[in-house]
Amino acid sequence: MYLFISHSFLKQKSLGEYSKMPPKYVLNYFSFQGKAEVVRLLFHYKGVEFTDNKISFQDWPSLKSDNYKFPLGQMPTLEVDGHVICQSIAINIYLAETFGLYGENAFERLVINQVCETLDDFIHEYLAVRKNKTLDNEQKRKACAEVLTKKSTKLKLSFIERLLKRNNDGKNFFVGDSITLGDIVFFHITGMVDKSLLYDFPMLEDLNYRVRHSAELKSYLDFRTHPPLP
Ligand SMILES: N[C@@H](CCC(=O)N[C@@H](CS)C(=O)NCC(=O)O)C(=O)O
Repeated sequence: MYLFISHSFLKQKSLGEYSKMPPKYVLNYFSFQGKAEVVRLLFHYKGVEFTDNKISFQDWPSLKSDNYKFPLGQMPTLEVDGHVICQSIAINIYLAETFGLYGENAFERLVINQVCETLDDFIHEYLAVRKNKTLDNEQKRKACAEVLTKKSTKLKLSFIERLLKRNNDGKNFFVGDSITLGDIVFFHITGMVDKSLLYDFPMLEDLNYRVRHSAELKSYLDFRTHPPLP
């Protein structure tokens, strides 16, 4: 037993040394932004190479049962040197931590998490309306517009605008003086819906502009063609 432990420790050490090379990342998802776009934005922001494996709706049914690549029969999944991880929020946090984009301390992570969770609540509500099969297109359009302007949505946006304002009077980002996961999630979620969402929130509009035109993301976003949703 003792020998086995020390042998596996040695083995781990050499694996650790090997893993100093950048991992080989493969993102598996459909060809729209949806639940994988934050991952794409994180990679592009850091200039880290990855394979963006866009799977068509046609091919998906035959791939879905691959238990190794899709442990929950869903996407996105991220392969890190062949090791598969799933659940988009877990993947986002893992990459943000790995890339140093998840705040400097517990308080900063708290702010980031509050931003992400608030926007997640909003987009869930919005998508539930958009996917509602009992509504025709015109009814959906009206119901989606209502979600954007309803009181509880304004409350969510005021809340995250207050969080932003607490950091350097809202002139920078949610925490610190550069982009983190919170800003990227904010940019992505607000970008999935009509831009009128932010009309009453000039500080958030400015943040959106700062992220959109950041030197790290600008060229990716200038050439991005896949739509927010199917
Ligand atoms: N909690 C999961 C949900 C993943 C999910 O709902 N994925 C959808 C696409 S957005 C999917 O794979 N749909 C195809 C299917 O279920 O067959 C996550 O956030 O990653």
